[in-house]
Amino acid sequence: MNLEQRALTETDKVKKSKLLTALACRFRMEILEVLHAKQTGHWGGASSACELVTALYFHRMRIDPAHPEWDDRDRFILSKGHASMLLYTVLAHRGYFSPALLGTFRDIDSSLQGHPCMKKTPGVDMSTGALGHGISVGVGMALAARIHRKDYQTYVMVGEGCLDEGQSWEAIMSAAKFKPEGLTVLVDNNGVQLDGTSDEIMPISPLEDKFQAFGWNVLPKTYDGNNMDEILESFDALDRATSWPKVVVYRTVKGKGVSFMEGKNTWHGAPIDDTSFELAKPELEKAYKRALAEVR
Ligand SMILES: Cc1ncc(C[n+]2csc(CCOP(=O)(O)OP(=O)(O)O)c2C)c(N)n1
Repeated sequence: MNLEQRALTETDKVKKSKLLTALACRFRMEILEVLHAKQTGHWGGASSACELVTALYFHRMRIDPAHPEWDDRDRFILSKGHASMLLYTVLAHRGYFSPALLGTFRDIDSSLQGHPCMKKTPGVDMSTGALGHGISVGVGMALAARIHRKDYQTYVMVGEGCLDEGQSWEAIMSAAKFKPEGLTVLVDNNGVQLDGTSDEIMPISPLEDKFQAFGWNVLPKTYDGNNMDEILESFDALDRATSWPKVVVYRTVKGKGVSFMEGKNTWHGAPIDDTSFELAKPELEKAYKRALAEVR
């Protein structure tokens, strides 16, 4: 069995967490490789959310990659659509399309464009890229489940850039009114945006208090979104939380895994030059090998 199959089928939680960690480490390497080869794309925000998106698709979500448009599937909206390479990497290895396609990222006729397109890429539930739309669409999808008497879940991942957009707060307010069952927002709170820290651009803390004041069910703990044990713990906490809509804030590190890129807005979307790539690669390989050793 390959790592993907082992992660999907493992029932022991401790082992599962280690398998998911190894998978995320491998995805991170692959993302860096493609972004370097193509000299385009967004490394920082793809890396910060790598464990979370891996856990969603290889543990949490009810999906069937052979039937990407299955009515009863759980939905995922990557509101921070610039982190598309992360979504594509996870979708490919989950079986939605061939991993060989990843090397065509952003080519003119590729189905893998710079920002996710639901009409081009199997498994993409919503086209995104203009920050701030995701929660609005998530409210609509979750309300559609109610109308159609479906029990699917809708997950929306946002970064601080999305939450800087007024539209997000209109959607957050309307969700508190309509209380759509199945709507969960996951905040990838890495604290850094395109041209500075979130505090410099637009301070948004205390985020948990803001969601609370808007009537959301906020998980009381702030989780480490780069730690698989904590992510799985947060999913259990979500299952225990009863009222809708729900939100989890995950503290993450932008550019996670490459010491000289971590926490730096300069690595938000800059092309990865050869020297930086050669320095970064061994760090990610080392982390992957360490994670693999845990699951042998
Ligand atoms: C409406 C809109 N304004 C500006 C941009 C350009 N833009 C792309 S990513 C980004 C910063 C996003 O920061 P954050 O949400 O923290 O992303 P992350 O660190 O998670 O990658 C900006 C300003 C955009 N895509 N959409």
